[in-house]
Amino acid sequence: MSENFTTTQSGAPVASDAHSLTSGPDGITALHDRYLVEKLASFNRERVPERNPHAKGGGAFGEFTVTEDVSKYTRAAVFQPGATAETLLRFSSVAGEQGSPDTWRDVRGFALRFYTTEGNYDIVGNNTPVFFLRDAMKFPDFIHSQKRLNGSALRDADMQWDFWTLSPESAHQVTYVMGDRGLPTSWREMNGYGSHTYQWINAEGERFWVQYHFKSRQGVHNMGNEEAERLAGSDADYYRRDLYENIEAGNFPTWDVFVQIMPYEDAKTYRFNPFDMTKVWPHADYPLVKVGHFTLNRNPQNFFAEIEQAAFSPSNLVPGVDISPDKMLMARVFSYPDAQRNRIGTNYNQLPVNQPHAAHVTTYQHEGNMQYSFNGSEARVYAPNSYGGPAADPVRGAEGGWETDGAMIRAAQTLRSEDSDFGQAGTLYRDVFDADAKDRFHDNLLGQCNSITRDEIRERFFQYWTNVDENLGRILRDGFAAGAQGTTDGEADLAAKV
Ligand code: HDE
Repeated sequence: MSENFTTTQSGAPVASDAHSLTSGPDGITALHDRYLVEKLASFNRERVPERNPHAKGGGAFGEFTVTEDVSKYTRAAVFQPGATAETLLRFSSVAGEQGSPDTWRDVRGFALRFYTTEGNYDIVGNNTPVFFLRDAMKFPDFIHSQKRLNGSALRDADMQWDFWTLSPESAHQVTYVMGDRGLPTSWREMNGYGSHTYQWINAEGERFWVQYHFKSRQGVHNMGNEEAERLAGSDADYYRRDLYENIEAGNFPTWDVFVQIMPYEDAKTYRFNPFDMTKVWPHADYPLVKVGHFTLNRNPQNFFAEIEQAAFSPSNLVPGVDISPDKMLMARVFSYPDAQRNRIGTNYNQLPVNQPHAAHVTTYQHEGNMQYSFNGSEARVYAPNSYGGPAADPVRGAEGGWETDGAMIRAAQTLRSEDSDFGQAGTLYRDVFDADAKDRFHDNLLGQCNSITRDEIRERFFQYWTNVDENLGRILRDGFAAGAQGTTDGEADLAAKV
């Protein structure tokens, strides 16, 4: 008898993987055919709710190495000189459902986990350094506007541009997405960013504000609309395949890790609100400081178990790092664990891919559905206790923070002397896009413009881009009047860009 035999999920050998249990070969199927019932029931429950947004993606494991000394800025073990940590990086597109084409124009998620000796540290960013919004209150509305109409369940350019042109703070990120970076050649050939401002705390308790940059050693390369559209039809998993096959071939992609570092006090007077995630910190003000690099060198053994169930969260912080008073980031810290509990279940952190590697979990939280790891039989699950249970350590677990006061209020974020909704978008367009990139950008926007059907929204579209740059506004208005078609990646391709 072969030792390689099929079993039920409870380990019992089964007699057939091909025939139901029936009365006679042509008779009725027995309800007590427990294996048939188990197989069909398991099949019906194979899906967990897909991420909404960021449903489509792929990822791999790797290794982070610190090559510089940034210990005067942070006490985090993961960032100490010479430290190494296993990493997991999941790339994603955003609005498309799980089966959608990788090469729709979109922002790409760049969710990076460090399995550190002090617990998991997740930097859940994108391939752009900014975002469309500066207050989480608008996030669900934004996603709704980029998804599907109630009646037809189709994506709709009017709906998308209605929201964007009524939300001027979106201009910087929309400029990124409608530019070349909206269509990377592959996940390997794009940068990643933490996108928010975070806080580093050193061993003396001094605090610094930081922004993370992950620079691709493969370079930053992008594809045109035509190529993207061709691939969307011929290979919906183009990026996922590229990453997997390159790692299988031993062609391991690497990113260099940098931070911009702002002294704590500078934040109070800086010319831009440093916690407004629609803005970047010009590198001339706060240059990039090298930290180390990470390389992806191991594909998942099981995509569902290790990538679909990976539960990244900005709330996964370690000593020596913290968040900042960025309204988007503060809301994300709540929302991600909430989304994971809904998507995977109460004990999602006990799944192997989400368990810390070197750190040990000694918590008084227990039970809940699918509990896997548990406290010892003698352990007490309450604190304080006189049974030698773990105690919180205010030194080891010291957090960052900032001063805050003021009457409770619902109001727009305070903008600084050079803060405007369109200023940095205009700088990106004029100073970063070269002539060819500008041409492609004009082409994309004209294609988008031709997808808008309501005159009122189209007029706001022209005004929105005129606010970014007068000449750009004129080019679009004149181009539309002259009947220039531009190239759009199609209605369906106007994926939400988050
Ligand atoms: Fe997300 N976001 N997000 N997002 N996001 C999710 O988590 C959310 C935002 C980003 O590969 C969700 O498990 C809120 C900014 C990435 O697993 C959800 C707000 C940035 C991923 C969620 C934002 C991101 C997500 C969807 C406004 C870049 C994929 C299901 C405050 C800096 C992570 C899930 C992965 C996923 C909520 C805005 C990037 C619903 C409430 C800003 C890369 O929790």
